[in-house]
Amino acid sequence: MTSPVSVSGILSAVLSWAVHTALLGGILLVPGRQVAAAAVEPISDRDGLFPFETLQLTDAALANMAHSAPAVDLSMFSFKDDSKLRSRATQAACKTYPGDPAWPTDPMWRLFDNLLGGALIKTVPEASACYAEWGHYSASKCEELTNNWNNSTFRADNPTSIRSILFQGMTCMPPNYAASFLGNGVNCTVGGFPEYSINITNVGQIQLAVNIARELNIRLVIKNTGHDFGAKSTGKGGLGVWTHHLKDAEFYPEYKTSTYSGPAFKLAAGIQVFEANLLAKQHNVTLVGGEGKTVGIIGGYIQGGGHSPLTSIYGMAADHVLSIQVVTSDGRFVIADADTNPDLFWALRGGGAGTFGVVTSMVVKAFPKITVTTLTYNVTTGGNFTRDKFWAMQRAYVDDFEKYADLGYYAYFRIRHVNGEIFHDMTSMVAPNTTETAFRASMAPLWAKWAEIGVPFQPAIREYDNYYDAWLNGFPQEVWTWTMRQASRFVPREVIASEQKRTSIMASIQRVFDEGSHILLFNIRNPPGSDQINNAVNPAWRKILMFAIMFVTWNVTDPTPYVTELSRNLTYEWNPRWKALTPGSGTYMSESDYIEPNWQESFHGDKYPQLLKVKQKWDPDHVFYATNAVGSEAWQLSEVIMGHLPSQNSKLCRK
Ligand SMILES: Cc1cc2nc3c(=O)[nH]c(=O)nc-3n(C[C@H](O)[C@H](O)[C@H](O)COP(=O)(O)OP(=O)(O)OC[C@H]3O[C@@H](n4cnc5c(N)ncnc54)[C@H](O)[C@@H]3O)c2cc1C
Ligand SMILES: *[C@@H]1O[C@H](CO)[C@@H](O)[C@H](O)[C@H]1NC(C)=O
Ligand SMILES: *[C@@H]1O[C@H](CO)[C@@H](O)[C@H](O)[C@H]1NC(C)=O
Ligand SMILES: *[C@@H]1O[C@H](CO)[C@@H](O)[C@H](O)[C@H]1NC(C)=O
Ligand SMILES: *[C@@H]1O[C@H](CO)[C@@H](O)[C@H](O)[C@H]1NC(C)=O
Ligand SMILES: *[C@@H]1O[C@H](CO)[C@@H](O)[C@H](O)[C@H]1NC(C)=O
Ligand SMILES: *[C@@H]1O[C@H](CO)[C@@H](O)[C@H](O)[C@H]1NC(C)=O
Ligand SMILES: *[C@@H]1O[C@H](CO)[C@@H](O)[C@H](O)[C@H]1NC(C)=O
Ligand SMILES: *[C@@H]1O[C@H](CO)[C@@H](O)[C@H](O)[C@H]1NC(C)=O
Ligand SMILES: *[C@@H]1O[C@H](CO)[C@@H](O)[C@H](O)[C@H]1NC(C)=O
Ligand SMILES: CC(=O)N[C@H]1CO[C@H](CO)[C@@H](O)[C@@H]1O
Repeated sequence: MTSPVSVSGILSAVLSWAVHTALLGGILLVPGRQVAAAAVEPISDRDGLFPFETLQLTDAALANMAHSAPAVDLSMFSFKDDSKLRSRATQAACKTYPGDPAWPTDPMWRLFDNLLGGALIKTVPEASACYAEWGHYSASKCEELTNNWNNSTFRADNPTSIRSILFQGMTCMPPNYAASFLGNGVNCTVGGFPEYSINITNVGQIQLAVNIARELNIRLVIKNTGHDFGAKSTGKGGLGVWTHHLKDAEFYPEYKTSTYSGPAFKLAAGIQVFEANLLAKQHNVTLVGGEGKTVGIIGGYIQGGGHSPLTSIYGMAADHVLSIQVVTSDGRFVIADADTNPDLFWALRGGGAGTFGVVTSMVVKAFPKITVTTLTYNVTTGGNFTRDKFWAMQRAYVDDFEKYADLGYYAYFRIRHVNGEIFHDMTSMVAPNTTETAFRASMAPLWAKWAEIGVPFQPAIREYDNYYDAWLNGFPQEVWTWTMRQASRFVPREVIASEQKRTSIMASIQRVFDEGSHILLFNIRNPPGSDQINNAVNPAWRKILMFAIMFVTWNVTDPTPYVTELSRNLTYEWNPRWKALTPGSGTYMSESDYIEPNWQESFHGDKYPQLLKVKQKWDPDHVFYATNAVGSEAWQLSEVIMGHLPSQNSKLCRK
């Protein structure tokens, strides 16, 4: 692995080529003489680009390469406007897969790797160290993997690891976790992981990846952290753009646009929430970011909308984006902001990631440093604290949801089945811009009601002089679970405000729980005026007071029929009940059912037609695909898991 792209790399590629004259992917490649230019060239920093963004693939670089090696067909690396191959790709029924005549040969991958400066990684599934046939068996490495399989920090260091591995087919698990419920034995194959990934360190590499994927009709996969619940950062036979190592960040004390003047950060694609929040603390400001520590900030999170412990006062993370740098499907590197490419700018702020382009950086607003108070507690039923008392406790709390959200508070809590009892943990209630004294005063009436009910309640309350410390202590790092499915729904203010509708939704939540699901709830709002913001955030977000998630878990050894029924229950039995009680509402794409029926409406409401227009304009060839992303209805995966879950370990074909 050498980096950045080197001229000598190109030379050796061309030389090694000389002995590999062959029909490569249907293109006759003739050995060239010498290529005298690197694939990418440095561009001046005039636009405030990060150094990695100044290394670009340009027309000049391509022309230079063509000039130096006239006999070599470089069209598969060309921008769309210069392409000679495209028509074949757009006519194919399916993406190109290994074994297809159009799949690049090994020498072609070697050439590509050289153009990339050695950044191409052939996929070696992360758990392959547990399998002798991969040739690098290590008992200690396998044990480490087994022990860290739930550790997102550990696993994000792998170019293809993902959290929601169920939809990948679980084709290479540590042996203890082999998915017998899927009929899998103790085996390891690449399965639904991409064939290759690129460890991205410059924009030129992303442009080359987009161009080759478009010209050769290869499935392009973008992976940042791999957190996505819908496994949108994997795909069989894919070429992966892995953005994790793009860690640049810059603070602007006074960033100016036509509508904003104030502090801002420019963040590169690989920056994660824990890094962004720490930077904000170091500059005495506050950023709107998610609760999950290792989630990326400008990848799937912000492009999908992005809710935060600060959302009840500041709104969605996507509401505060000032500028976006992005590689689009034609291979070009463009800026999207309020004045330049405003339609793309609109769509990338809430319309979903992985379908409009590869974002390399964003400029986002920062807010003043604030005092933050947090509350944590847990209760378990048992003894005198009966289930009825538990649900009375929940009801008393939800009765006041409007009050807390309107004070700017946020809460994230779970209700789970543990050892036959109900275990309820308030991960954190967060009161931004609020002192402990003010917080206690606002909660006192509820706690008095809880005392009457007999809730065994020991609150841990703490005031911080900045958001970072509150967030750091308030949200322990969550584990990556792999035998789990979820579905979700927004509960609008109008439902919470009506006593009768509130009774119905609480009864439904309790019933779904009693029938076997676990529950995860947020008390959250979007502040007044948010619905006037002109971006692609789901309009249903603007009306909510509660975001409700149901999830089921199982053991890898559970029988297939049981797991199938559990999984089907979410989509076909339980979530429809919540939908019926919240007509016209929706849900959050990034924390939703993998097979959400009518997802266009649920995730985007009346913004979907415009989003589809933007998709058609910016990616007419469907270079980008992600399951349930805008435009994905034109495609289908050829196989399903347990009879109902589209498998990323199958071919992606046009419908
Ligand atoms: C533990 C945990 C906590 C979470 N907490 C929150 C929370 O508090 N608030 C919230 O709103 N959400 C939260 N989420 C959901 C989270 O927003 C999504 O999982 C999101 O998709 C993660 O984005 P990523 O870039 O980190 O992950 P990835 O899985 O790497 O990517 C997600 C999607 O974005 C695409 N993508 C990634 N980078 C880029 C890029 N640079 N350009 C274009 N497309 C890109 C990928 O192709 C994929 O489609 C949480 C999830 C988990 C697992
Ligand atoms: C993560 O997995 C390890 C090893 O199996 C286990 O010890 C640990 O308790 C798990 N962590 C959580 C929070 O479940
Ligand atoms: C998770 O992995 C990281 C990186 O390997 C490691 O530093 C950390 O200790 C691990 N966490 C746990 C809880 O094991
Ligand atoms: C990816 O690139 C970064 C930065 O050059 C490097 O630190 C890291 O080790 C590379 N990872 C892999 C898996 O190649
Ligand atoms: C942040 O504020 C503290 C005290 O309020 C001050 O000492 C420090 O210099 C400030 N840091 C920056 C980067 O402004
Ligand atoms: C529950 O809260 C108690 C304090 O009331 C704390 O000691 C305990 O660790 C918590 N348990 C869990 C599982 O969070
Ligand atoms: C349960 O309630 C009874 C009657 O109110 C009381 O006497 C008893 O002490 C309680 N038990 C516990 C464990 O709180
Ligand atoms: C924080 O509170 C102060 C008064 O206590 C108020 O003036 C300010 O507007 C609040 N900030 C936000 C973002 O709500
Ligand atoms: C998995 O099985 C163990 C016992 O083998 C059991 O204690 C646990 O509750 C099961 N977990 C789930 C999610 O069913
Ligand atoms: C599925 O839901 C039904 C109720 O609709 C319930 O009776 C059944 O037990 C559930 N199955 C599983 C596996 O949870
Ligand atoms: C295709 C393949 O290798 N299948 C093997 C998977 O693992 C089981 C044992 O767990 C073997 O019996 C299969 O032959």
